[in-house]
Amino acid sequence: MKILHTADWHIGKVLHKQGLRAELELFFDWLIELLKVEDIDLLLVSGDIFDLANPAVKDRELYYKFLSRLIHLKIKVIITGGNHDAVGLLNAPKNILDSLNITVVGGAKENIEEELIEIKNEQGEIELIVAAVPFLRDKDLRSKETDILYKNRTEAIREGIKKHYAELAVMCEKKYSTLPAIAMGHLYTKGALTSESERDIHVGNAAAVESNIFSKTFDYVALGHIHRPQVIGKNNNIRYSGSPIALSFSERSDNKSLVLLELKSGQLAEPKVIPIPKFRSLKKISGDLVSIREKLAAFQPDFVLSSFVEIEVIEEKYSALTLASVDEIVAKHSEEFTILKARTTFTEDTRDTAALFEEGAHIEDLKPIDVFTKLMYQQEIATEQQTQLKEAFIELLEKATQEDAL
Ligand SMILES: [Mn+2]
Repeated sequence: MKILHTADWHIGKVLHKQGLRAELELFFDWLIELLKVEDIDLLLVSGDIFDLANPAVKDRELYYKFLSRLIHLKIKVIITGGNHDAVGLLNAPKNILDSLNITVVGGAKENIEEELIEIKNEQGEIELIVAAVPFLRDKDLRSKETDILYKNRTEAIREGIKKHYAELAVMCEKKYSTLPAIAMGHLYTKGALTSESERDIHVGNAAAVESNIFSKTFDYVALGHIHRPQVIGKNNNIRYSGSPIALSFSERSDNKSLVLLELKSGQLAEPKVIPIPKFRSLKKISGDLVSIREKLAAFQPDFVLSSFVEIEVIEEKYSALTLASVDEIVAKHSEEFTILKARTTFTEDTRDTAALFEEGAHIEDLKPIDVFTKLMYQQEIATEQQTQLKEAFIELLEKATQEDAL
């Protein structure tokens, strides 16, 4: 049996007003071919299917179109919800997808045992168990008892996640002790290398779990949430597949990939990393006007899709002429590639030292928590009080976004 692990598709993601749909479509085409060539039996998608809780109609369409192609391939699929996904939205077509061999676990199950999925071979024998754990929300993890037990919210969350996996491991051992098992998850593990496109998952990511919370019962842990492909805690069998495409400029040098697992006579072989072709380059060019001109003239991208370029001009003295030149550069190259962001910084500029954000910053570039932090700084809030306020703010923010999702 062959298994493929992916995550963080973020269908509908927009990067500085540019949609990333074209590369995602190319990725889906490539993935279908890979599933065929490698003769994959099971596809695991560990959360963040959509970028937004309420995705646009065309983004939902892309998702269903891709699922229909999977159905034609007759492979088994397990999809779990991530922190970006709305539980209800993912679960809505659950019953119909169930009958088509696609299991969706949008949110944590009330009866935790239902998260254990039996994978059968052609003879109908159970060959593998998958603990399909979605992103665990605050309400899944906290109760009156845990709040009394753990005064600290972060600790309560961390312990809640640990308990959830420990319970599944015990059930798995009890019921299927001889079978190999895989756990899925959408969470932040301590030591993971992040990029700029993940959203804080719990209390400013302070509730990161240790990689040792995953019992040895699980032969492999298929994680989502972190967009850089990586192994956790030097354990080859606990991995983030990473997102299939770069979702922010900070991921421009990532080599995106998937993980291929093979189950041979009840044993999981070493995970194999399969590189995903790059469909578009994301390029950041910075320097003074002269060097920017040179670098742009020399830049020859060779990918299928037009490159996304971010320009950062750094000049010493403020000059309106410089700003005009930047506009001219942008216009000149806009046929060859898409310039997403052009920013000019004058190092000697003292016109507005109190400015909270760089000139031209767009609301989409700002994280609510950063705005809040700067506001606290501006209002000279005492450091001790800041932590408390920050936690309260995040809690309110989570509530607001969850209600948004309904
Ligand atoms: Mn994600």
